[in-house]
Amino acid sequence: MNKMILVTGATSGFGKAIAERFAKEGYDVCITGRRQERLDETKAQLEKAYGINVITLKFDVRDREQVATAMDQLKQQITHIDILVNNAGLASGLATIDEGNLDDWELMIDTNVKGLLYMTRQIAPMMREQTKGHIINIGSTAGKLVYKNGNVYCATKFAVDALTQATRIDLLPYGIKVTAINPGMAETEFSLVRFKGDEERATKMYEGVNALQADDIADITWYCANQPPHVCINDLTVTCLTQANGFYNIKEAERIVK
Ligand code: NDP
Ligand code: 8X3
Repeated sequence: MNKMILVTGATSGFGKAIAERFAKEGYDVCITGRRQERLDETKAQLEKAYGINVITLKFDVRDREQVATAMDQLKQQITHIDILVNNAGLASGLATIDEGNLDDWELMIDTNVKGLLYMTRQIAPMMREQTKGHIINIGSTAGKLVYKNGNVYCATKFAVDALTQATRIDLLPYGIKVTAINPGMAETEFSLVRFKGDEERATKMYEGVNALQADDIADITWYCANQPPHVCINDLTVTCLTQANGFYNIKEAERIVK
């Protein structure tokens, strides 16, 4: 029987790359997101390339009823779940606290915090029954250090950090691993979403930087999931070479090279 991984937000970026990485290694995968066409495309591609089984579930992680219905559907189709990657998330806007847009704030809090909680609440009992499993939360360097105008996005990722620690404590007796992976700046659709479709502004973010790519995070996720049974990576922060943390970064051209 193949192992099974569930990845939220697998229609682009990290989630899509993680799904592909695990499919390549023989896992069956369940991929989720709101864009059905993308889920269908990825299912067809992965099943053809790797001969594994892909389940697609279209739902919005902000909607607890949709999450519950989708997870009920999933539980009818699988016998076990080895890994949950809570990846679905976003930033929306960049503004000071006195000028921030309330809709942006609610969108980020509902997706990054409540969505992650709804998913964990559904899957943790199944892992508890199995006395086995691994929950991997995608945090951020934004959850380690606050940066200017990042206020609410940073707060949601600090919350992911706190919830990762809490989940590890609560599930400790059941042999369930809980890991946070905290990437720095990475070239995905993240900035396009943050800047509400402004491609020029999004592209500028990554100019001259040699940013992390989605495949880097997929490799790191694979590494975290493939430690010996007694080893649990609690927290892993990763940036590209030109970024020191969520605040300090330089351009590739500023790097001193001999
Ligand atoms: P992308 O925009 O490329 O991917 C985001 C994914 O999340 C998409 O698949 C999207 O699917 C899904 N998603 C967003 N909102 C919802 C929702 N309400 N319900 C269901 N799915 C949703 O960005 P990344 O791959 O970069 O982001 C993935 C995670 O990584 C996020 O949590 C982000 O905060 C975090 N991160 C990103 C960094 C970066 O610089 N790129 C750095 C550090 C952390 P769909 O639109 O189809 O619903
Ligand atoms: C995404 C990275 O630096 O835009 O979490 O906050 S950053």
